Amino acid sequence: LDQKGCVIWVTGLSGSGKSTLACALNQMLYQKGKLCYILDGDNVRHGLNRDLSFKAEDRAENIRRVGEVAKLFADAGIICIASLISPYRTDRDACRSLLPEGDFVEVFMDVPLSVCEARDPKGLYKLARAGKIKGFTGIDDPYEPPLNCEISLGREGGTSPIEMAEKVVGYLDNKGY
Ligand code: GGZ
Repeated sequence: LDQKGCVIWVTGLSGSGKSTLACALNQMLYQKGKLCYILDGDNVRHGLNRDLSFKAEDRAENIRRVGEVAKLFADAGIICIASLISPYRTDRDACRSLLPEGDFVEVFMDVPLSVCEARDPKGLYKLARAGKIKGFTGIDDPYEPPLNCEISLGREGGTSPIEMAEKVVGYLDNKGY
């Protein structure tokens, strides 16, 4: 296997396009002959992390476990795309610190809450506004945007998932991954 493993950590609000980017990126890297694997918060919470809620310490544990698994993939030479809200900076930084310098690429889906809420693909914001989901990120639970992420996406309006994935692939190319 002629590739170097790494972790692409995609953070952002619900509805910011994390899973869509992860999917586009996975396809694009696959077409370049790269071995990748997606760890998506929503999926992992049905299996490995099904014992965890959305309170702060459970979110921290969710991120910690995914960070450790992502590190295993990277060690195996695989490009691991982890897409989770991961709202707390300290939790994300702890995952970063598991990996050698450069092997953790933090991608911020910088999409305003108003845009995520207007999309509301699963109707969760509506439920949160109605008080039917408590502690929903962005509504009545915090989100701490990255201060020093490697890549920030979404502020330039009208950028498609493919174009966003191209940006990430360009970054990886440039860094020799
Ligand atoms: C945020 C929630 C919540 C609460 C359920 N807050 O957009 P989705 O629906 O499909 O993905 C979200 C997913 C978040 O899981 P993560 O593992 O990424 O979160 S974290 O990193 O904070 O642990 C959302 C849904 O679960 N969801 N309740 N209260 N998102």
